[in-house]
Amino acid sequence: MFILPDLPYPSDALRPVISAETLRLHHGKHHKAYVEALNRLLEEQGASPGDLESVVREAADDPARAKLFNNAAQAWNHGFFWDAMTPGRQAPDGDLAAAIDSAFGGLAGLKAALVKTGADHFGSGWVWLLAEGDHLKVLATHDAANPLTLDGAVPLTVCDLWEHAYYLDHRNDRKGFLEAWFDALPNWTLAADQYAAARGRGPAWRYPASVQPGGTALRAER
Ligand code: MN3
Repeated sequence: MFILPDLPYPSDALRPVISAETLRLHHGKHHKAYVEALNRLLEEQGASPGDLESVVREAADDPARAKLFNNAAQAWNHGFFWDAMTPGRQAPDGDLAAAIDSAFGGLAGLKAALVKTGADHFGSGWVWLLAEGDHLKVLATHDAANPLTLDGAVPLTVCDLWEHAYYLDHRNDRKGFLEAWFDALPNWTLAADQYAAARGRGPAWRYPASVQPGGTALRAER
C-alpha cells in the first residue's frame, strides 16, 4: 500500500499564498482520498506494486484502468507538488538558471509562460515546468495527467490548477494565485536536482515506496 507522505513543512508555512486551511484540506482530505482510493483499487485487483511510478505508467492510456490511473497519478502529482514548494523564497542558479535564460529569456519569461499557460488552461489540471534532456518547456495537463507518461520528460516543478488548490485564498483569480505562487513558493533546489536527473545525473524524484501493512518498504530506496 502507498502512504500519504507528511507535508515537508508546517501547514501554515506557505502563507499568505496558500493558507493553512487550504493546505490542511488539500493534503489531509484531497490527497488522502486519492491515496485511499488507489490502495482500495490495488487491493481489489490483488496487486501490490512496489512503486507508484510504474502504476501510473502502466495504467496510462488504458480506458479499463482509468480510475486506477486517475487516483495513482493524483497521488503522485500531490506528493511531487508538496516537495516542489518551500517556504524559504529561492531563485534558480547554475545550469538551471542558464537553461531558463536559454528557453524563456530569463526568470520573468518563465513566469509569464507558466502563468499564461496555467491561467488559460480550461478546467482542472496541472501546469508543469519540464525538461526533455537539456531543453525546458512549460506544459499544462488535464485532470490527473502527468509527465511520467511522456517519453524522456522530467518535471522540474508543478502547480495545481484544480480550484481546491486556490479557491479559499484567491477565489476565482487563478492568474493571481499563479503569479504569487511563482514568486514565493517554487523549490528551485528540487528543480535543479530534477534538471540534473533529466540529463542523466542522479535519480529523479520518486513517490515514497509502497509498504506492506506491517510497514516494510517493498523497494529498498526512495
Ligand atoms: Mn489538488
